[in-house]
Amino acid sequence: MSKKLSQIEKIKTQSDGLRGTLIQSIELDNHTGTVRTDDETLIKFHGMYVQDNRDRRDERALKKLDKLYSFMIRLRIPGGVITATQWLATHEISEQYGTGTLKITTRQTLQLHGLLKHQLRPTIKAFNTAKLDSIAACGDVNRNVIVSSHPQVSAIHRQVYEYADKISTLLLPKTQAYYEVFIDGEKIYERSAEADPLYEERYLPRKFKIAIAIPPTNDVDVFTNDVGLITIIENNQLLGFNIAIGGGLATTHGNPNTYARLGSIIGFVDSEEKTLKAIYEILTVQRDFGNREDRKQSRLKYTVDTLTVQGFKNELEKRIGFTFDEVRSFSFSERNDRYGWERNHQKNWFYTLFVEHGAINPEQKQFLFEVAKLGISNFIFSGNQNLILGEISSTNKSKVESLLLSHNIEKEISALRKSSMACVALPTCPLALAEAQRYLPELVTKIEPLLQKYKLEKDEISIRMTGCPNGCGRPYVSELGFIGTGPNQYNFMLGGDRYGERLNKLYKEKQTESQILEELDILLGEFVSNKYHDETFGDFANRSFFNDNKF
Ligand code: SRM
Ligand code: SF4
Repeated sequence: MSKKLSQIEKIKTQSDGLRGTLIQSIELDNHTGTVRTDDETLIKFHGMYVQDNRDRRDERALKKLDKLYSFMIRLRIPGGVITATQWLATHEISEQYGTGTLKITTRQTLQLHGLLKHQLRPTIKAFNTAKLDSIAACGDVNRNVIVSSHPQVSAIHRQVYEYADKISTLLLPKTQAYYEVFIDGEKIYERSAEADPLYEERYLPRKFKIAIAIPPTNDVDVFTNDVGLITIIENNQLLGFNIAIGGGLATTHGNPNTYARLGSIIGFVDSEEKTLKAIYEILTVQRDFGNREDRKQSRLKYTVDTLTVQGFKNELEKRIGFTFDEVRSFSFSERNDRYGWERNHQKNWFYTLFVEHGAINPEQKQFLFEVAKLGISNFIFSGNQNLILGEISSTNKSKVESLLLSHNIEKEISALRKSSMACVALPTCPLALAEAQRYLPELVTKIEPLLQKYKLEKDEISIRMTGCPNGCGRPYVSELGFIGTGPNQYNFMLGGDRYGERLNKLYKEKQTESQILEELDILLGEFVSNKYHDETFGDFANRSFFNDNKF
């Protein structure tokens, strides 16, 4: 039976190397703030999304006005590290072209929201001058490669961090359309010089994500990625990586064929050459075997389950020409960022700033601007949506300290809040069913008294919320997960572990705030009365509700 390719497959193959009619959409279509329908798909491959302010939809509809279109730009920053000069440029670009907001994402990069169509080119050009780009930050290609975000605590960490850059470069699409459309503004590249043996004309069936974890830290949630590398270090030597395949989180309400899945470890590789070869060929297997008919079934996780883990591994080993070594042992014992000051092996200082859900507030933005002007640190984004000022010498530390003080940056923040994560959701995300980033801070404030009541205020229980089941804030790997089902309603998930190694499960459907707080009062009470010594809330909930071994 012949299968029908999804519409997006046609758009990709007929796009002339992801160009489509983007130049015309930008230059000629002055009657609309958006781009042509097929170009909406193509522009994603260049790191941009068409959005509209959902808070203003009703008001505009009443006035019979078109949606208030704008664009979100997501940068590609492998490993999440930029220089002070790049921060200054980003700050200025956000003021000049965007709405002024800067958002740190769950994949160690930055998003700017609210750019108008005519501002796209000047913005991309300005980023280009700062040696930053948004190529492949979205679309059916490999996305921003993430790595544990305290890379400089040993020399090995720097070595590992460099892999993020190498992998990102290896997997970049060959088309020069990004430069042509957004920088040069005319067709100047020969298609024949853009042959792309990896992506061909069809690209991948779906988005693709890679993370590198450096145990004992799993701040990247390595098992939630299509490919996860777990760094193996012994006696201060980088031995190689365990490779996990087929992680991914999104589900669709009411579609039982969709599910969250943690990556399966298939083996160990001991050299850079083997690591890069293995990753590259995992993408070619996905390219050739992934589902191109139903986009709800097209992530690598479904390809792995269709072929079986062993079947996928066999195909992969055929392509790479070597067999994987036996998996090396490792363990994770932390996932949160290390807030405040920390020193690395070279005695340089790092300062981790808590940025609630990655939304840098105006005071923090001004503080960071002042730090960047000093040119004494780099800027590192963490997979937990926080920001680290890195590589500060002992002589310069006091300069940052006085700015922290004068901008009143350091606040008392509860352990729960520091362990919280939320996706963007409303008002910009078109897929949001409920609030997340704008609401979780308020919910945490209402949960904090309950934690005090049970003397749990120092407990770093992970709490994550998303506005829909796509899972952008990785709520499926939290101890308390809230997944939007509709306005002011969330599926309440329980039983995940603290370090991202066990998925949580649905505990109660469609809960309102008062139901959530009532449930939590009971659950936290049960937890303090019945937990085993040192048992975390997630482990307790899993044992209580989802294991045969109930208390
Ligand atoms: Fe995501 C789509 C925001 C990390 C799974 N995600 C979106 C879009 C672009 C909505 C859209 O398609 O129009 C959201 C834009 C909102 C906005 O207004 O900015 C969006 N995702 C985000 C970010 C910004 C959330 C955040 O608050 O930090 C994260 C950006 C990461 C980055 O820098 O690249 C973000 N998204 C994730 C993650 C977590 C991760 O990768 O570690 C996931 C779950 C892991 C996974 O991929 O399985 C995730 N986003 C999705 C999905 C579901 C994919 C699927 O397998 O079906 C969508 C929808 C889609 O692709 O169709 C989506
Ligand atoms: Fe939007 Fe859903 Fe992702 Fe949140 S989880 S940003 S609501 S797509």
